[in-house]
Amino acid sequence: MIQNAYVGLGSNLGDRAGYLLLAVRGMLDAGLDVIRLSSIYETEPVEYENQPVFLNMVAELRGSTLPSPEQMLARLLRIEYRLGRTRDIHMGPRTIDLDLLIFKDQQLESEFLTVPHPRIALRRFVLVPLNELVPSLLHPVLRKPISELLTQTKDRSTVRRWAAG
Ligand code: PH2
Ligand code: MG
Ligand code: MG
Repeated sequence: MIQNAYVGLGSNLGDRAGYLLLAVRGMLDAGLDVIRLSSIYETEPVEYENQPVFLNMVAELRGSTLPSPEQMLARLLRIEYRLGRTRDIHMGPRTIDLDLLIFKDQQLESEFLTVPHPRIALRRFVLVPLNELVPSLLHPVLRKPISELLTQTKDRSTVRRWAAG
C-alpha cells in the first residue's frame, strides 16, 4: 500500500534551483504537505533533446492531507503558471514543470491526467530521485519496485547529483 504522493519537479530556464525551491514553497502554500525532498540532479534532456540541461528532483507529499488527484493537478498548474511557465514547444524548455508521478495506489486516466505518470519507467531523471526516496515502492501498474525499474530502464541519459556553483 502506497500512502503518499510523488511529484516530479524540473527546470531548465533561468535560475533553475531557485525555481525548484519556489515550487516547493508554492506546494506548501497551496496546502500540499511536502514531507521529503530528493537531492537535486543535473540531467541530460531526453525525448526533446535540443534544449538546455535540466535540474530535476522529486518531492514526497503526505497522503493523509491530500485533495483529489484532479484538485492536486489544478494546484500544480497554478504554481507553474505563477512561476512563468509557458507552453510553446511540447517537451521544450521551461522555468518549472510539476508532474504528478504517483498518487497512492490510484490508477486513473482522463483527458487531462494519467496516474501513475505513463513515462516513469522511461526516464532516469525521474527514476534516480524517486529511487533515492523510495527504492522499494511498488509501481501500481508495472508491479515492480522503483529500484528494479531503474536497473531495467532502457534510458541511458546522464543523471548526476548537482552541486551548486
Ligand atoms: N522533461 C520533459 C522532457 N525531457 N528531460 C529531462 N532531463 N528532464 C525533464 O524534466 C524533462 C526532460 C518533458 O516534461
Ligand atoms: Mg514533464
Ligand atoms: Mg508537466
